[in-house]
Amino acid sequence: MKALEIAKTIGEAQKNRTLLPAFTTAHPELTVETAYQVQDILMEEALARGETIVGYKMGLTSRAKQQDVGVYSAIHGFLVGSGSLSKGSVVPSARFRQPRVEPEIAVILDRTLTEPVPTLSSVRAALRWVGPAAELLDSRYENYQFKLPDVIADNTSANAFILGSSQWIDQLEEMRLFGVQLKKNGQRIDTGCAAATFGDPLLSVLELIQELGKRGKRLEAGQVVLTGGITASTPLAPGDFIEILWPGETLSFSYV
Ligand code: OOG
Ligand code: MG
Repeated sequence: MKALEIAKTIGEAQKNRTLLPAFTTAHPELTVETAYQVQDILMEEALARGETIVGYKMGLTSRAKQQDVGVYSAIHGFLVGSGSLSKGSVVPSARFRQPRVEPEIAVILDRTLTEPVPTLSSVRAALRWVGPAAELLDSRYENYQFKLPDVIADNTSANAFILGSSQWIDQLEEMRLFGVQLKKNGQRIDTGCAAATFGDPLLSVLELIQELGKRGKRLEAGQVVLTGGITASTPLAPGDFIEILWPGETLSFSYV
């Protein structure tokens, strides 16, 4: 199956909010390379619709998330401007079909890293902001049943995200061991630790920069990076109230 054909199918499903069977069921030969080409086409289409690309996301960077969806490799996708929601706000269900939420750490760099082999210390030196975030996923595949190429082609289930307001730039060592609780309607759903994502969420930024570089792309100054879900995600239903508790900040929203 050609990238263009898959992109068209996914684009239509997004528009009509319909669900798809995983492409790999009928086309087991689908490769990761083709899947990233599908993403490129979806990105061009998003730009043509007037969207802006406000950043990138890493996915499946923690064991909890890999087990969540049964896919055991890190992936990346892009984030669109209309998906940037504000903290404390009400999240409207009209945007979603089968949403799930997960706690993450987000990063913004102050400059583009242009060295051929960026390092963790270059990422640290270039930080503008690092703090808490929530990612709101919405897979095109029924019940999030997919294999690696499928989820990449679907832009890694990306839909929306919320950034917190804490600034952890002066606590990078402590941050790795920051704990998080994910609560839904007052009940604790899951707990995790920042180190769940590659031992250090900044390593996820490094991996993203390397992966983008391989595809002739780069992370621009000011773009958001979601470093990957720390716990498994939890489904959202209208009426749900979500709280993500970090040291010093609770990121919350109502899903209506
Ligand atoms: C795939 C996207 C994974 C993460 O943070 O691990 C992801 C999915 O769970 O549908 O965003
Ligand atoms: Mg995520």
